[in-house]
Amino acid sequence: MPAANELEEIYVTRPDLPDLEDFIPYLQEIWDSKILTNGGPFHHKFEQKLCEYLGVEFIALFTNATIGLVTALQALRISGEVITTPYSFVATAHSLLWNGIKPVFVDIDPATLNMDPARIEAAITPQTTAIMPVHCYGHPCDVDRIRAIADTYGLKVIYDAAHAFGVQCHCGSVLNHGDLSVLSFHATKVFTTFEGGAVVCPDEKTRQRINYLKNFGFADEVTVVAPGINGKMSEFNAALGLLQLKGVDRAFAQRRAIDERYRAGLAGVRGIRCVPMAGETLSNYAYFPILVQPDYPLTRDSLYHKFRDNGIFVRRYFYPLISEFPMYRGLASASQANLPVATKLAQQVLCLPIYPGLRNDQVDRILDLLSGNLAWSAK
Ligand code: T4K
Repeated sequence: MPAANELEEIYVTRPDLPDLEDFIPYLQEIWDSKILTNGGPFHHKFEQKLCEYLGVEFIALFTNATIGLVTALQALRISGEVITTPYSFVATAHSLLWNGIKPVFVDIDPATLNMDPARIEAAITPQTTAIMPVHCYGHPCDVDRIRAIADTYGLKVIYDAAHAFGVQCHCGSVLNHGDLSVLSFHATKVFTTFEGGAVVCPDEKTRQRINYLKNFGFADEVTVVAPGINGKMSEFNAALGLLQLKGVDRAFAQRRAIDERYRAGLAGVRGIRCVPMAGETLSNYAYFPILVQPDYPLTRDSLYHKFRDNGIFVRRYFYPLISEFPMYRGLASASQANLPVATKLAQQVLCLPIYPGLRNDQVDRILDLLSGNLAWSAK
């Protein structure tokens, strides 16, 4: 048996990049024009093509999703309390704190791991102004129920759609739900521009306001309408995004094949549960989370360490829960008693590697280790 350091390392994800020579002409254009940022030609073209690809009408590009979330909340003048999920990347709740908003955590649905709509109403107070759900792992939230609650109570809905690039549900792009949706194009996402993000808007007026906010609040050369931030996407990232759009369907197909191989291979493995789809008509296969049940021979954490010792860098997205970090754990809604499902599932989850370029033999090695057909090598 080879030592772990002799084994090929496998990461939870790897960015899907175009051939470098295909990007050179784009770079040449930037070098020739000397337009590097502030809404140049690539920025404009990428926004247009992205709208067409995603099936949305209005998009504002951003430097990353976190600044996109912070700005989305500013644009809608959200304040007071916002209902959100503890089961996400920490940026979701951080965007609230950066706006002086109090996050109110509600528990998740054990089937989808998304915010449980049945828990939302009980968390609404006179201070509540919005709901910020996350399409976790790219699986759509129950958008119709969330809309109905928001309409009844006069709340805004801002979706953290960092995982939901390209996902379609019963009525087209999932990004058309809510008042705003925020995408991430980070290196670890299904569609990457190195760093990057976007806010999907319902109309041109809102997009315009968001564009002011992401450019220090400038409406024209001498008019500043808000204390905006610098959230603009550069021409480099926009040019890369434009090129990346050409490969995205191929990337989804490759991810889908891996997803199917995992699901088939894990079907008979006792103690491992796969997270099912959540009603999407088109998935992006962004993550492959499994839940390690008590009847599996190893605990989730020993499995995590065994994988790492064998050169396979699985991740525990999303553990710890956001509500357990020091800046949140003092909140009444952060108590484990309020979040029993999220608390339990965060202890069980493990995200397996999935990305275009992950080979069948690598997937099979992971499956063999999980099912006990291959012995773990000791470190
Ligand atoms: N909302 C949600 C729900 C999110 O998941 C995120 C981000 C955001 C908001 C905020 O979006 P951005 O502001 O980032 O646009 C990663 C990412 O940094 C983060 O973007 C992402 N969510 C989160 C789920 O995961 P880490 O700390 O786990 O990443 P890291 O650096 O450990 O990378 C994981 C693996 O990916 C590495 O082992 C190898 C591979 N990798 C990573 C990078 C950065 C590469 O192969 N190349 C790379 O350049 O946070």
